[in-house]
Amino acid sequence: MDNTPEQSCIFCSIAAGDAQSEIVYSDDQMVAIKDVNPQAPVHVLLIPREHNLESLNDASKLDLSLLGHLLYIAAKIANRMEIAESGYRVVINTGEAAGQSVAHLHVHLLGGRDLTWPPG
Ligand code: DGP
Repeated sequence: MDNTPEQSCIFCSIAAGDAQSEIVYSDDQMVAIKDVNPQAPVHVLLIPREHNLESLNDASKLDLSLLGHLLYIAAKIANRMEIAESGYRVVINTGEAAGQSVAHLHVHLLGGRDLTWPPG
């Protein structure tokens, strides 16, 4: 029975290998997967393995290393997927008005096309 946030969280299931996804990078702190509903030719989600941060609003100083790691790996993946030169965007949707739909902190890496500004 799903009785904890982790047990009912799709990103926890993906990080644990219990739900299918296309993994592009993995380490002891995070996994990076292809977004199931891509908004650009490259659309990767960087997902911490731990569920403790439901959004960026939950971050404390204890999370500085993890947050830095997510950004650092985003840049590494951008380089590996050959969008570093053309340009890319790193996005953390936070809360309802920003369109956050999964309550488990995640970073979007988008690239491979011209990205308009301001975002919608
Ligand atoms: P956000 O709206 O910022 O919470 O982004 C959530 C993203 O997660 C959204 O772009 C779609 C993606 N997503 C949701 N469920 C799954 C899934 O089961 N697999 C994959 N690969 N992506 C998912």
